[in-house]
Amino acid sequence: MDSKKQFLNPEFSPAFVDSPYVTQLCKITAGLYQHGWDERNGGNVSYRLLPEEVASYSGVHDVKRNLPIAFDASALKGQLYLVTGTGRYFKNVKDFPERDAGLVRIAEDGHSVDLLWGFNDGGQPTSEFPAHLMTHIQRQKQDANQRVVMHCHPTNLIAMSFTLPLESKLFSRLLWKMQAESVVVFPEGIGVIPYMTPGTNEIGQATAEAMADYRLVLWPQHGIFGAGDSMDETFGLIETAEKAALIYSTIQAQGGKFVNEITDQNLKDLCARFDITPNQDFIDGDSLIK
Ligand code: 2HA
Ligand code: ZN
Repeated sequence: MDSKKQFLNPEFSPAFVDSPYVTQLCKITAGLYQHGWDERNGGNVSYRLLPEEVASYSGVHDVKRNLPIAFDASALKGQLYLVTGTGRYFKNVKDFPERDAGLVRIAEDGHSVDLLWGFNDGGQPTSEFPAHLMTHIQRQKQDANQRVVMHCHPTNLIAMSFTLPLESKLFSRLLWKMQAESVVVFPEGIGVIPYMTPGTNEIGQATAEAMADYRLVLWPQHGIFGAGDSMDETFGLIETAEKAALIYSTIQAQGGKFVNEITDQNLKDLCARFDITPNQDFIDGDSLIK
């Protein structure tokens, strides 16, 4: 047997479940659960993999099932997505990855996906798959290295969406001003869409539209969507925004009166130091000190 054949022989190929991609998904879903951001079946993650990244693994070369999707994803035809399942609990993914996650390939016509691995008890991709795929389409236009979309329910960001006007500029500036990291990590700010019904194409479209300008989009009274080039980067975006929201909540618990603040000039100096261009529409505005 020549070496190429040997490589493709299942006897010599590692199982996909042991790949670093599945391991990363297990670690990130467990991490999101431990943060308290994905109670019960809350949250979902999709991770675009390249054909060459999965080619050498066994268990991913046959189509197990074909699953319809309710919008046109033909812009992504042929692309592979490792995605969490509808109704599945993030606390369990690490113990049952082959049941609670799946690897799908977007079919040629864009109206279905071929299941190549996982969902081995008959499961399907997350109910938020339309929002994920629409976000991947949008972010790939902005960034050829776009890989990950992550949705979760971070407590303090959700809480802020009950007490503040739903305006992208207001949320972006507040989160920027809660800690020095924020403007460096998300200089474009955070997009805020209106409250909409989860799991619909409509919320997917609104999210994807906002994703033209932002990598973080807040779903009021529900959660957040993040997009990025890697699991770490995407998790890091959400983690940084939620930490800023926790500081905001703590300030409110301390009475909510600002005596000191990170000024607009402080933000500009941070951006200059880290060679970053902040969203020019958001960088100037009201002081937090009244
Ligand atoms: O997957 O979080 O928005 C469960 C959800 C729906
Ligand atoms: Zn949700």
